[in-house]
Amino acid sequence: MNLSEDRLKWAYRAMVTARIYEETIAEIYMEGKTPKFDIAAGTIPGEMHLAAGQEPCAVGVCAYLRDSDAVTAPHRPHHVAIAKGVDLRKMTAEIFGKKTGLSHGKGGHMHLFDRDVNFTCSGIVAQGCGPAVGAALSAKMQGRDDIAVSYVGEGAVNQGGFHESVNLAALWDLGVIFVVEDNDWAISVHRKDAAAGPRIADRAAGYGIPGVYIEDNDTVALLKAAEEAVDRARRGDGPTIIQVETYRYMGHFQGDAEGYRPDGEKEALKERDPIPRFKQYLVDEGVLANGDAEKLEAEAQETVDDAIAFARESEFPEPEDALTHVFV
Ligand SMILES: Cc1ncc(C[n+]2csc(CCOP(=O)(O)OP(=O)(O)O)c2C)c(N)n1
Repeated sequence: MNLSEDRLKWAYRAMVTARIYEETIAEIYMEGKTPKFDIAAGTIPGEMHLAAGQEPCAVGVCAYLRDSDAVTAPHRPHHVAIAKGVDLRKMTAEIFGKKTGLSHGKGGHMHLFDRDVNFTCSGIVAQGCGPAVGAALSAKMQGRDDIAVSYVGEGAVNQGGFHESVNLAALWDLGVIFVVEDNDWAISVHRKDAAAGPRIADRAAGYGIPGVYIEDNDTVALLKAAEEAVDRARRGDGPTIIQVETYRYMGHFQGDAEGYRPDGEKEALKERDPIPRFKQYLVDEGVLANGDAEKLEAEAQETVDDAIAFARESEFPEPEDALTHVFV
C-alpha cells in the first residue's frame, strides 16, 4: 500500500470525525421530537440516515482521490462526504436547513452537493450510478485521468440503474469504481432475501471486470484493494466493483424500531468496531506514536463542534428565498 504516513493519519482522523459526527447528529436530531416522535419537528426536520460503523468504506477509497475526482453517494452520505472533503460547516448548515448550507438549506441531508470537491448524493436508490459514469466519460473525452466513485448499498444493486451503469462503464473502459456498502439490511430486508448469487462482487464477471470482496469491514484490506482499482481506473483500463462487508450500527433511519434485527446482532458487530482495529494497525506499523491518536481524535471533535456551532448560529432562509435556485 503506497500511502504516506500523513495520509494514513488523515484516514484515522476522518474515520473518527465521521463517527463523532453521526453520534452528534443522532443526539441533535431528537431535539424537539419528543415526547411523541414527530419527524417533521425539531432542529433537524425530516428523515435521517446515519452511517456509524461504515467508516472504512468512506476512507478506504477516498484516501486515493483528489478534488477533481467525482463521488456520488446515496441517502446515507455523511461519512463519504467527510472523507471526500466536503465543507463540514456548509454541510451541517444544509442538514439544519440554514441559508449558509451547501444548497442554501433546500437540499437537506440526502441531497448534499459540493462542486468544490465534486461530491453529490441522492435519496433515490442507485441514482448516483449513472452520473458517476457520466463524470468518468466526460473525463475520458477531455483527456483527464480523473475518475468517479459511485457508492451504493447492497439493496441498490438490484436496481436496473446499477446494471445499466456497470455495463456502460465496462463497455467503454471508463474509470468508475462501484463501491457496494453491504451492511446486510435494505431497510428491513436482508441481502439474502433480495440478492441472487453468493456475492454481489461476483456480478463483475458478467461484465468482464474485476470484482473484489472485502470481509469484516476491514479498512486496511479495502485500502489495498482500492489502490489497485483507482490505478486501473486512472490508467483507462475500466471499472471495478468493490463489495465491502460493513456494519450499520444505527437504524435504517433515526426512529427505526429495528424489530427485524436478530437479538445481539448489533452488540456483536460493535465488538468488531473498525476504528479501534485500524488504530491498532497504525500503532503496530509505527504510524501512530506518543499521543498522535489523541491529537487526531481531539482535532476530529473540534471539527465537528465547530461545524455544529456554525450551523446553529446560521440564519434560516427568508420566505422569499423559496423561489430562488429552483426550477419554476
Ligand atoms: C428508487 C428508490 N426505491 C426505493 C426507495 C426507498 N428506499 C430508501 S432507502 C432504501 C433501502 C436502501 O438499502 P441499501 O441500498 O442497502 O442502502 P442502506 O440503506 O443499507 O444504506 C429504500 C428501498 C428509494 N429511495 N429509491
